[in-house]
Amino acid sequence: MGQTYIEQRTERTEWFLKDRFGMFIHWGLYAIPARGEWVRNSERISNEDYQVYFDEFNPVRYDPKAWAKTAKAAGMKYAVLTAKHHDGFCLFDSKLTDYKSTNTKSGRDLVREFLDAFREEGLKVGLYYSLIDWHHPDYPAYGDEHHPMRDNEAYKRDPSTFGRYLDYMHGQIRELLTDYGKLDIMWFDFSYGEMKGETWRATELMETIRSLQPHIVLDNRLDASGGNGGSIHTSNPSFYSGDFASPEQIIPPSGVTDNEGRSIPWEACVTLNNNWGYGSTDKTYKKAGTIIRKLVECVSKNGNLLLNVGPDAKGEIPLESVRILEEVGEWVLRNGDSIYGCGQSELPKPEWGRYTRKGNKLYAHIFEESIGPVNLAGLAGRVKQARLLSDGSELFVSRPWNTEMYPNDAFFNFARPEVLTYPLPDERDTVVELILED
Ligand code: H79
Repeated sequence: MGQTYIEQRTERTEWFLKDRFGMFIHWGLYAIPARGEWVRNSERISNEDYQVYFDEFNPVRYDPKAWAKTAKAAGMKYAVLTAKHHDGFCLFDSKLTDYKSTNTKSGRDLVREFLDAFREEGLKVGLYYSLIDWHHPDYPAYGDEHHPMRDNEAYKRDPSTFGRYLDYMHGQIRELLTDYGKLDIMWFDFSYGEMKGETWRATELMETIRSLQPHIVLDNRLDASGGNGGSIHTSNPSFYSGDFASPEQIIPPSGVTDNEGRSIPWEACVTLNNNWGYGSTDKTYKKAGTIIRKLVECVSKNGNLLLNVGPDAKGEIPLESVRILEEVGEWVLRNGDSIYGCGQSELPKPEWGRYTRKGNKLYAHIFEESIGPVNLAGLAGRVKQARLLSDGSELFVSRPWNTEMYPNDAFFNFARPEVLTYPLPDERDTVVELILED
């Protein structure tokens, strides 16, 4: 008997769910206006007015090897680059359009160079491809929910030509899956209203995708929005429902399950500041400590974190982002055992932080100091050993005199005497590796 869809999905996503942490890269012409990748939508910019950025585009400091080193040093295991965003500009040498990076002053196939550099660093690679296209003449414009020309009657289009757009879109996806070697992830964005599922000729597209690259991991947006939903959540997912749910700018309060309560693969995509594309005045960066805790939160709920950078018009990842990623990487280097290959523990969320787990190893991620010994609720007699993960040093499991009221719990502390209070070795997240009795 053949495998069920869910069994195949489990197999395809095995590496993905172990890797847990990836880099999202939003890059395109919108790096020049530097007001985010939705600038054409929010400022209702026509193709003609957007053309100045195409004519000017020349990222002379694009060095994907440096990007790859940044990702790797941050502890990221995979990366996803925007091959085409909603503005329709292609970062690859498509034969189906002139609207591509090889026709700009830069003259480079930015996707190919990205793939080469990231593979070279041993990272898995994926491409983001926008189902939406604000540049293509056959994509609905006037009256569409999101198109920059949605209010401009001159952009009323004959719906019968939409098929030409679909041929173009299917053709470009075929190019990406044929001419660029093995891709690990394909990240489609996004469905809305009537623009979902078979409107994209999704079954046909999936047949192409699965015949060209059967192992590729797909997001769920051929039939889901940025807010998500879609048939991946049902007990009988469709052929095009994708391999993972993709909550955007939110970490799901209790992870993601289907409507029978089974955990489904998921990846939260999150920006470092408040823009995906480069925002020159957006300085709302999250602290490294926040990113560390949010990564832990995702893993503690069986999810991944795809953390975004928006390189600038010259091709550089903003220095603020690089610095945050360096600090995150310094933590991951010492504490990665509590992230990679880990998932949810069966224990409830503890008061002081979160748990992640791999086999009989339970990782206590301590965000908040205790008074006296640290409480491990419900673990009396179950903790064989406790070590500080970052340096392997011994910690002290014991029952000081003031714990006798809590017979079901275990306790440990960072130093002796165990009854006293000690500062956390790492205020961002102190990870304690607990070996449990089987
Ligand atoms: O590529 C990134 C975003 O550009 C894209 N998905 C991620 C990965 C995305 N597409 N849609 N959305 C995000 C959500 C859309 C929100 C909207 Fe709006 C609210 C569209 C119109 C109102 C945000 C706020 C964009 C314009 C105003």
